[in-house]
Amino acid sequence: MRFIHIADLHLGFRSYEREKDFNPFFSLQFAARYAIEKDIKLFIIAGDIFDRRDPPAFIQRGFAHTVKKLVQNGVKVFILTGNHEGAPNPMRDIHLDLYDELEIEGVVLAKTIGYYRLDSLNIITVPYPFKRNLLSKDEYREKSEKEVGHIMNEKIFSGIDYFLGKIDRKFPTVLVAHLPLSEGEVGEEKYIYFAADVPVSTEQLDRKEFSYIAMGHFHKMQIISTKKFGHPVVYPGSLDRINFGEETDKKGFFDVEISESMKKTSFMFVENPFARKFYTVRINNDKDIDSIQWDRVKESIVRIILSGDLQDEKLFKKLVDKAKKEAKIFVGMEDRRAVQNNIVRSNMNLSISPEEAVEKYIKRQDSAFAKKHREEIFKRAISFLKEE
Ligand SMILES: [Mn+2]
Repeated sequence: MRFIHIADLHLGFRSYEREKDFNPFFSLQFAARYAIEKDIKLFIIAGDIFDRRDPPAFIQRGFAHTVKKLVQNGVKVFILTGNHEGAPNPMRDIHLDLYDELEIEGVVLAKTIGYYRLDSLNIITVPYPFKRNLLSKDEYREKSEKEVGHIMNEKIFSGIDYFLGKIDRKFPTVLVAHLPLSEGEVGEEKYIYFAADVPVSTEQLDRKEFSYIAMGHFHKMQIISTKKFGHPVVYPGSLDRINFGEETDKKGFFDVEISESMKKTSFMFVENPFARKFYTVRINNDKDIDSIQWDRVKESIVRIILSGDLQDEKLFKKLVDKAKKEAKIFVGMEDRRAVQNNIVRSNMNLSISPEEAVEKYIKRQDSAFAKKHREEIFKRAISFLKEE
């Protein structure tokens, strides 16, 4: 049994307003083409297809177009909901419900903990668990968010065990889950992690039956192995880069194969050549100016960080002008010398996300109160930002 494991597409995310000629579908189309060309009959998306719950029409349509291509070529599409497109209230409709409503053959939408059998594969699902669903119930109203998180996790594990009782044991079983893992590296979604998530551990997910644990949520690609049964727990990470923090991260998806005997699971990372490129030009001295990779500047979103003193300021100015002209997108120059000697020499002109801005601001507050409650303040600020 062979399948594609992909996650965190975040279609509709836009890094920069000027990112006009960026085609948000190239990456996904690349993955779909790969599946079709390699004759892989199942395409599992482990959550966060869209960046927001109400994606623009052209984004929904572009996704639908790829789903159509896959289905027409005999590839089944299995969709699990993540936190970005999911409905906090399970009764509330999300746009992905269209696929269920239209009963498109070959498309499966999983919004709850459950069990599916697709051809010769058992799939157990854990979508992103929204605590709000529990918090709204009377019996949990008095509990803290953390306590509810733990109760939520217990429900997940008992759900997994319940559905493991229903699988067809002739076939291999995979767990598809959109969850934070305590052993995992968060990558670029750290603000969500802060929002009082209670991560699960690989130990808690470790069941003999799982040949492969297909994760979504963390944006950094990573492979962890469970202790007891040695099962692979895999995050493909996000399909695309969204900011400078991911400049050197590899982006892509996994091509997974489980042997018929279920004895062997192999998986291979397929790198996405269409991921956005970021390039931080670091200048510590005059010599660094000569080693700028101009080819890279042309195809990248570029920032310049100046942190050392220069003999030739004019040359540096020229460099900045050239980078502004040649970069795919030039986001700004940061003069770190100003921070070092406390003189403000230049304006900071970098694009950062609202979450990063909030984080920076809160970190800078050094009153005893701010220090003591930093995490809580951050959490609240982010929850305001995320309120819809
Ligand atoms: Mn997520």
